[in-house]
Amino acid sequence: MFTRKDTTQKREEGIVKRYARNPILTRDDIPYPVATVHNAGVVKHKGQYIMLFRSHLDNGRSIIGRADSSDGFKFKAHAQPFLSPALDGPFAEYEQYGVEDLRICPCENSYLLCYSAYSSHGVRIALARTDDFETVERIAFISQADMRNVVIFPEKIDGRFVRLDRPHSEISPWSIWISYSPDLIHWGDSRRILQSQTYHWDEMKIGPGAAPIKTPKGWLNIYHGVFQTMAGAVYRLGVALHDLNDPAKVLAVGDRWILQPEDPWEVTGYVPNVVFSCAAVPEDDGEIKLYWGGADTVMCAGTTSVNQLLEHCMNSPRPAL
Ligand code: BMA
Repeated sequence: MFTRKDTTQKREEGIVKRYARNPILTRDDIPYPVATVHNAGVVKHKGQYIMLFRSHLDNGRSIIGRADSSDGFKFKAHAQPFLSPALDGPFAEYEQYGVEDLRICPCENSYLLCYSAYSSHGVRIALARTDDFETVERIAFISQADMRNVVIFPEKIDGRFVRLDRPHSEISPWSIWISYSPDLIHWGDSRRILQSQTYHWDEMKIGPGAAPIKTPKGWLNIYHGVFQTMAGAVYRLGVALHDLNDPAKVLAVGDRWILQPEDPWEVTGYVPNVVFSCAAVPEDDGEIKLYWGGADTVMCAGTTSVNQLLEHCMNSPRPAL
């Protein structure tokens, strides 16, 4: 078992510097009963950091809670959940088993919320929208089953909304695809653009993580990759760079992971050996605050920078496909 001192020493070396007081949010910080706090979307809204985190209830199904912070690290949870499965209307049938892994995608002066909706029909992606995080409007299901991990680019490209997504497949390793939409509701022109590599840390499957970050050199895509071991799957994070004008074109993919489970609360928990990100917040000075769930149990944070991630992609790339 690592001691806190051991992991602090490792921290200085990595491309992602872990926040010294991780985990930043756990179930003990939540004013209503939950079993876990993990896989949160985070955004900076009017100078405040808003986190929409997933929690397992003690029936094993998930809801989304909200916590706020002025510095991006010390969060205070709201008294009530932010989003629970719809009980009536067209969403209820497809959210019956829970709502999970919400991404907050800033887009055209609003926030698009993409989350996994679970039901007896499988898992599909629901899209909701908020301007102020006070009221939320469910808009549509934007995929059929089986799809998870959708992130929408912050601006239209060539007149269309663009997203990265991750269909399930029994035939090929689960890969990252791109899809386009004129109106956020109808999506198509889908293509597979990034796949896992055989006998590589992301060999089993990959999927979009944080909403893409715009840089002068291209879009940064922080994704998760999974490797199957004799002791179960290990979830790590990697980064790819997509062309600014044609994000279907992957310019470079870092060969090495940028974060792997190391801290005790990442190595053990509800699902051991998991770091899973749904959020990265770019700051004006080029810093990126990165957020991840540890072992599907707690929320963690760290920092990296646009320059470090760009160098990581470009200095030792591996093939995209
Ligand atoms: C994935 C999703 C994530 C989870 C991860 C590790 O398939 O269910 O929500 O963090 O597995 O359990």
